[in-house]
Amino acid sequence: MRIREILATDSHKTIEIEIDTSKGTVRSSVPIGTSKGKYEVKYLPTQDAIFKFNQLKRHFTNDDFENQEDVDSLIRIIDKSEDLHELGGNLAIGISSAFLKAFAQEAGMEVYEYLLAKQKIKPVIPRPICNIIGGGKHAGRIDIQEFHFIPVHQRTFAESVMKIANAYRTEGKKLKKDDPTFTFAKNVEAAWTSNLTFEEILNLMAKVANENLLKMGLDFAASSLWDGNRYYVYRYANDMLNTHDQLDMIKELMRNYPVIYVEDPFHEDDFESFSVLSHEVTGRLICGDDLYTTNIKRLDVGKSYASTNAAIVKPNQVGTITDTIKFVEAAKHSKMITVMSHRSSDTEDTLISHLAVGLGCDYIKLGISGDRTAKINEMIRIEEKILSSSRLNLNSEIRIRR
Ligand code: 2PG
Ligand code: MG
Repeated sequence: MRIREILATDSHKTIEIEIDTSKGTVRSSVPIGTSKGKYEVKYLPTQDAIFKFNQLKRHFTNDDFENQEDVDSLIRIIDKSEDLHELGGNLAIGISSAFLKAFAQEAGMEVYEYLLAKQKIKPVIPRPICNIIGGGKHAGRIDIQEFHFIPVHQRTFAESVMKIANAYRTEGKKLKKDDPTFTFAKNVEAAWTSNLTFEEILNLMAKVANENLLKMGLDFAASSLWDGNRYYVYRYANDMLNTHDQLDMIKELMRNYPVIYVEDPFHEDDFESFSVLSHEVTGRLICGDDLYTTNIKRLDVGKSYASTNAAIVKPNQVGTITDTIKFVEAAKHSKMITVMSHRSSDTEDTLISHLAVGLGCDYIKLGISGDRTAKINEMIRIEEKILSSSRLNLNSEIRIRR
């Protein structure tokens, strides 16, 4: 077992862990968030994580672990803090996910197959939610962090992403026409960056969505807009909205645009406003990301308020695979839609593609271009394998709970 410092897709340093198994070597690298939720596990600087790893390595190499829970309970014994600040959330998820890959390799299976067998669930291919235009903390001069395209009816994942990729390229050409400053520049998630206004972008996106039979999603990442007191500050639009105005604005854009998915429309402590929105709109997905941070306790609070009908799943927000699995199970148990997601600063690691299928998530959120194609292409390969073994249960209807 070894660790090394490598580069993440936005050139930040990150770590990867390698484990030798009786059948070969597995490798797992750790993504990093830019607009992180305050309830995520805490990362250590990479050199500190490497130092910690070398100190503790013997616990992970001496032990004969039977399963993932053994590994993850050792992580939680070594660091009893909820936010894993002693071991480092990055080191924790690096070790935990490397072991998942090692168990799968020892069993002679791909990671998604191993998880499906463990979970005793049938394969369902998730639908993509792809980031097309980006702003907020991810760059650009738009306050909203992500503008997505989402397929409504999915025959195959491959067909959906080809359609979205086409729409993404069309969107680029339209931006070139409408925004004289546009240079086909991309942000950290390889989404287009633009100097058009929020409304201009919504109009452009809606047109392309309608032409391509796609729907739209938005990630407000509203904790990044919140002033910590009363207002959502829209810096580029030169506007400030209180919670009530924020709610009205979101409801209005849902009336005017084909937006079926809204992520983090309010800041991460406002379970109540999420709930008001969820009750006032029908047939849309209201999703919690920073709200939950893949933390089952926060999910329970969300459930008690009926805050959302969807939840983002990011293993590195919670630090272990076992906790990630528990979160997905709990969300599904409450009939919530689950959305496995990349991070803005990611790596070539394709683990989330395997987790999305292996844990039976409804959607997978990722970019459609640049380095993001590693995960998309892995999904295409997984789907092909599943289709050829003809055990596919096509996820053809949007499942929305009211
Ligand atoms: C998000 C993510 C991924 P980050 O907010 O959903 O798109 O961004 O990794 O910066 O938290
Ligand atoms: Mg988000």
